[in-house]
Amino acid sequence: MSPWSFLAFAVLLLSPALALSNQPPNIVLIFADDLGFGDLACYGHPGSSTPNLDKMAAAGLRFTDFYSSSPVCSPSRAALLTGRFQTRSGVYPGVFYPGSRGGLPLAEVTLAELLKGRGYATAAVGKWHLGLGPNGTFLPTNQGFDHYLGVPYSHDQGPCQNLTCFPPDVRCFGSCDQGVVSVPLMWNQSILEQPLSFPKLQARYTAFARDFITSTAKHRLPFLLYYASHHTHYPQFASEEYTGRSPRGPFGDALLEFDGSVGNILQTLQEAGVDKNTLVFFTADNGPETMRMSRGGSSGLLKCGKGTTYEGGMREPAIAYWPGRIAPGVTHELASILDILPTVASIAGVALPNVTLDGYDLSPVLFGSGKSPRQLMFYYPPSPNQLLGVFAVRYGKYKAHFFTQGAFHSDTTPDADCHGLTPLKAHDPPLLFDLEADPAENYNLLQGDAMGPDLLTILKETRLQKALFDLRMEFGQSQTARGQDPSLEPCCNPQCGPKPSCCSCNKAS
Ligand code: CSN
Ligand code: MG
Repeated sequence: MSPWSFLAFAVLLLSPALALSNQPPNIVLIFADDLGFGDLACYGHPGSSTPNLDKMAAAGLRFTDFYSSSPVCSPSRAALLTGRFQTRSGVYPGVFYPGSRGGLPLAEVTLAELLKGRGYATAAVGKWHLGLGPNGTFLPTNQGFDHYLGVPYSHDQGPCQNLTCFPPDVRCFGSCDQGVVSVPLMWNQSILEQPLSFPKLQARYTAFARDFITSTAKHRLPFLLYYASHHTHYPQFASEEYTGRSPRGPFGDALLEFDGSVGNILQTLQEAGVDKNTLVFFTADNGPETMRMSRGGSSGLLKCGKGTTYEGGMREPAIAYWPGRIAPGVTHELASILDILPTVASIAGVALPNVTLDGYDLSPVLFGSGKSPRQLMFYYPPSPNQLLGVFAVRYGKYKAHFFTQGAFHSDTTPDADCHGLTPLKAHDPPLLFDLEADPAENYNLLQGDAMGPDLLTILKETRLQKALFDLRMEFGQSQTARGQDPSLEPCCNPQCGPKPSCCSCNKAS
């Protein structure tokens, strides 16, 4: 190619006309909250009804070994949007609160910011939980999203009002946070309704998603839709259409409503004529909150749930769906929420941000051309620190626990290892499990019989990998440790008093 024809070629590549005919794919990320490995019908739950997710699984690629980066919420979401462990971005320990001073630092490059560089339209709908801060500093519209409709944190981080369609039954079946503002519904930076009406929420989200998809498709813009549902986080809620419709009680109704919204999004993609050019990826932030008993989720055959570094805390259902591009099947390849940003960047043809990433491009797994580049997974507890480092390491099919600790989120099941009163324990040698033969982590390989040379190698390797990982990890300044300031809690009526009870408006019903 002569220099001139090369130049012409380069210009053509950059021209809008060619960009149109060679448009990068749309990305839809569907994120469930506190949904366990065993909660979907297509992951084996006998009492769940999830027809749309099951359809996605049957026509797409279903993962059996997919991990979140954390057993609680804010850190997982930070990892999803940055491709980096929460320890780097500072989204630890624990989660954000309505009055938190901190948030996902603006210096972090989010997936939305990355795709905006390639001309994508971007929208977030649902639970944010990466901070608000003074003047909404950390809201989605300051993190690369053109549009946002949702609740900026968990819906139990408020006094549980307007949950059911049949007043006056507003029972939470447990406690929600008192003494803070009621839960707001936000549109970009402003409050639409406070407290919001939960039975009407799903319909609003679905309409917002439909409008966004339809209008961007009409303008022939590539888009990123990040749909982070509140389902199936406690307290459970559902609209009239779904209440009482599942055989699994309030949890099942919430799950069914979530599944219905997934169906709605898939149908909208089809009607807008973009389904063949859209990657839909579904997963969840952390394991089930079993302390809510039958109103919490299920990790199926996995041990424990939310808040722990056992498999039930961090191994999640995940489905990649792209008709015509991703072949139907099940993969046992190792993958993580950390891999979504690098994978989407590769598919969209954008360069990776110039920062340390913890994820890998999963294209070979999605498109069936090879194995996962991920060979290791590291498990951080809800409150990581530099002294202990990661609690566990997955190395191929093996998992070594160097530390274990129970969590109140994982209370009430018969396994006391999961419970909140079970203290931090160091294990030397580590507890070692073969997750292929024993996904439930029942049988420590280092117990009983004398250790063979193979296990000695595994032991040495997992120790080495932990040491290297901990050594190289650079902890960012903790954002949750910046504390809370009640005056930062979102209030639809900012000058009112006395707070928080006066923060109540109903502008949008
Ligand atoms: S989470 O759930 O946001 O899905 O992780 O709603 O860890 O202290 C977790 N926590 C409130 C929550 C508090 C939540 C915590
Ligand atoms: Mg969660």
